[in-house]
Amino acid sequence: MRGSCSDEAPCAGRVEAYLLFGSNLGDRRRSIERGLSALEQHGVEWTARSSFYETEPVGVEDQPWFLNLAARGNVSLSPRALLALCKTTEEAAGRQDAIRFGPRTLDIDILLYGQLEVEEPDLVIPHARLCERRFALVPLLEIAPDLADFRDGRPFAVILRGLDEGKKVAKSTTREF
Ligand code: PH2
Ligand code: MG
Ligand code: MG
Repeated sequence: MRGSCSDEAPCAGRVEAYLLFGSNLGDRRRSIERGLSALEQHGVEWTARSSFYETEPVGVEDQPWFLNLAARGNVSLSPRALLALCKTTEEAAGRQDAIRFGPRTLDIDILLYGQLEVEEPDLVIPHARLCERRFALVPLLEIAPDLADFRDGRPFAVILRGLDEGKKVAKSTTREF
């Protein structure tokens, strides 16, 4: 799907979307799990989820490491309605973000929404920094190893290999209680 379809009206049919979950405050794993459940309760049908990854902070470096996870779901919400759901879910997790790129209990970003391109002040899809961030590309590629950027056909695996952003991203092996 191409073109402008980011308003409140649902798009026709279901669309495959990829989302990135992140947390670096509190019980990170629990916040992400709760976020996944909240979206599911609002009709997102998850079809894949990556492992949890421990990721070195990007942007603001003096903050705790993040836990990140990518998920694929079928959605019947418009991009704007999906964004609103992400925001209310972040708020329910106690998010108060004063600092851009700073610490947060829960961040839910829309990476891809079918083949739709949106460029609005508060919503850019595909995510504006997807192709620059190892913490997004590595989990994404775990669930979609052959996925390519529909805009130019470049496989995300190739984009990742070409990145010189050297921030650490490692599969999480520990459980948090
Ligand atoms: N999110 C940010 C800023 N920096 N760094 C990592 N490793 N993971 C994130 O999810 C992240 C970040 C802003 O949303
Ligand atoms: Mg983010
Ligand atoms: Mg965000």
